[in-house]
Amino acid sequence: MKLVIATRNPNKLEEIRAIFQINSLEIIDLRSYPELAPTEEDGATFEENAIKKAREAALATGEWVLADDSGLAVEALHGEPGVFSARYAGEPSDYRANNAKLLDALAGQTTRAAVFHCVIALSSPDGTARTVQGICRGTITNTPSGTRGFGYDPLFVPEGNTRTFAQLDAEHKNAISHRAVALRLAISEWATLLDNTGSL
Ligand code: ITT
Repeated sequence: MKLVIATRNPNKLEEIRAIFQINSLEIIDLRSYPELAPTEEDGATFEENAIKKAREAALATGEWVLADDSGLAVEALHGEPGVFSARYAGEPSDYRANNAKLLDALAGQTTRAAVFHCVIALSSPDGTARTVQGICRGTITNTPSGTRGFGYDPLFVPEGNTRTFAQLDAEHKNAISHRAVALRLAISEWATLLDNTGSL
């Protein structure tokens, strides 16, 4: 059966494709549906936004859809940027500006704990959605380091590491990231459902 990955973020798409491997699935993405309008991400939580993205795309395409809503919650900023992670420094989304704003907001702060969150939503073609979640704990550096990955990766040192996500290779990030945790749970909870759906 087909599964549409509903993200317009090419880095996320690459990570999801690398981790979410179920042999029976033909994975396609939104490039197959250029007419589809972006979902307005106005939910108060990662879960609301993930469900909205998955459900809207499922109803529009008539296919099973997987969507990701994710972001960074910084302890000293009371959970900011949170659901506003993509547009923390305004729209359109600009990773460099977001990172600069985050470093400014944390200037002089010694408490630098942060948590990456990821909610993965799966919607059936009729819009029925279910979710799984993953987190990755870490700290925010004082200066950006590394060129790999995307978003806040140059600032985020995952727990148990001395280098940022942007300094680690893709295999290492994909073994420990919030997205990896959520997607591995998605495989364990939904593989049978997705394998059997062709005959439902
Ligand atoms: P889609 O909605 O099209 O999937 P998006 O980038 O707008 O793409 P979100 O609304 O979920 O996705 O925002 C996620 C933001 O959180 C993303 O733009 C980054 O700024 C940040 N983020 C999420 N996961 C990340 C990761 O693994 N590494 C670095 N930053 C990440």
